[in-house]
Amino acid sequence: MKPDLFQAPDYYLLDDLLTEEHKLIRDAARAWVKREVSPIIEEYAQKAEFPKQIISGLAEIGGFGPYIPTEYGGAGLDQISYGLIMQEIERGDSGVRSTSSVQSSLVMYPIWKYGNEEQRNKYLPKLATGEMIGCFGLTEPDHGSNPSGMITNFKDMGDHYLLNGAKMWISNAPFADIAVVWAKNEEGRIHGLIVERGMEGFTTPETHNKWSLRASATGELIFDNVKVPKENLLPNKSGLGAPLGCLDSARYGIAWGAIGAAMDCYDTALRYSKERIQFDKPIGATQLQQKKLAEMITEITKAQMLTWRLGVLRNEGRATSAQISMAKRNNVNMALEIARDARQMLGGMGITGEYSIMRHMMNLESVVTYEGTHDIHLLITGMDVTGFPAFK
Ligand code: TGC
Ligand code: FAD
Repeated sequence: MKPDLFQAPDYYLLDDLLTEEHKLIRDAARAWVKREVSPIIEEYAQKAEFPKQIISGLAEIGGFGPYIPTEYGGAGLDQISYGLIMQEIERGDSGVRSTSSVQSSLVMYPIWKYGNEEQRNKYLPKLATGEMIGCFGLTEPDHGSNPSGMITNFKDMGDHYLLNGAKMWISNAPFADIAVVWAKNEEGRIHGLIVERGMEGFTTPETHNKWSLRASATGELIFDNVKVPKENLLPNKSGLGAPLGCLDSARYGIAWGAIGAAMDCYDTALRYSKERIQFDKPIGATQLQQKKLAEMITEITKAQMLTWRLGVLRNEGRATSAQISMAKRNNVNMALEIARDARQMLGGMGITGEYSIMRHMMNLESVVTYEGTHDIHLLITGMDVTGFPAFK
């Protein structure tokens, strides 16, 4: 792969909206990605393997629980810092950002928000350092966009719960130490349970042959009469709103992350357009390629503004789930379209692993589907503005 020459576009001088602390955090994450992710990520994506050696570095830049209070090992940062870290990590690779998102927003967040003090103290510090890796089991083979129909269930056996069912498409599942699993009790109410690797009847087969997110491990969670200790139930919230509340936090991070992938594609295409000579002039001097670049930087700038504002609203506790949906949907689609155009701008070179674009493009095909598909987020916006849910 070519050396990482990334220069972040900031067309509207949005750095002026960041504090010195934001910039320090962002720049540290950016430098780490250049040093530790860019040189190795293509090789790991090609061999479809998550680079486990970067886990401790991810923890050091605040990639695990950036906004979780420091008393539990988190970095205690605000929502803009969290977003900037996600942006920089996904600039390197969406699969690495996935690992960070799942650990932070889908494992640490529910334990922090819905768990008790013993659960927080037992799991959060180890998750923050990466000593322990977690995954989040909501999706099932027959229930993706409609998780309320889930059939994974648990029964109260007196001194423990008995868990049965299966989850599919679970990031980090093949090597996770714990899984936050969403399952129905005998009354059909959804609860979160912490399932630990090694519990009898719990297996995590890996999903192979993905063309997307190849540097992130995906798998199933199978529960065959798993005895889960009663103290592993998250006591402080139940119902579908509990897992969906975690998704709000993860989707917000993805909205920032997608900007990172888009910036990397734009920056690569811009540089290439100045160097690649055809018909005796740089391709960047042609109107057609300038149109692509001009539209890319316009869309990146709009997404940066939208997402910064969303971060301010999150910091003030005023962001709605529907606002988060809009940003996730807009930014991921924006990044995917930029990746496709950037790929074309590099001609044949665009399909090779010499450049990051094709990897970003394929990764974004998952990002546009997971954490709520492009269509589901549109329906969430539609419901928000009309008051009519059109899902069913
Ligand atoms: P609905 O009746 O609308 O809502 C049920 C309850 O949930 C509440 N709620 C939310 N709470 C917090 N945050 C949100 N975003 C919420 N959205 C809804 C709602 O108020 C209600 O509460 P209550 O107290 O009244 O019961 O539920 P529905 O069944 O009609 O579904 C609505 C729909 C379609 C929007 C929802 O099911 C949905 O978002 N579906 C998409 C599923 C999804 O996003 N799955 C993601 C799985 S995890 C993943 O992909 C990780 S990728 C990992 C990585 O980053 O690598
Ligand atoms: P479906 O729900 O079957 O949707 C198929 C198509 O139908 C989509 O285009 C959808 O938009 C459309 N559709 C569905 N309902 C409607 C409707 N009412 N109106 C109009 N169109 C509709 N899940 C987890 O729980 N944990 C994870 O860690 C996780 N990681 C993932 C990693 C990867 C790489 C991938 C690909 C997925 C991951 N997921 C995870 C699952 C992900 O959240 C689901 O794939 C996603 O929610 C969509 O579900 P589905 O694939 O079953 O598609």
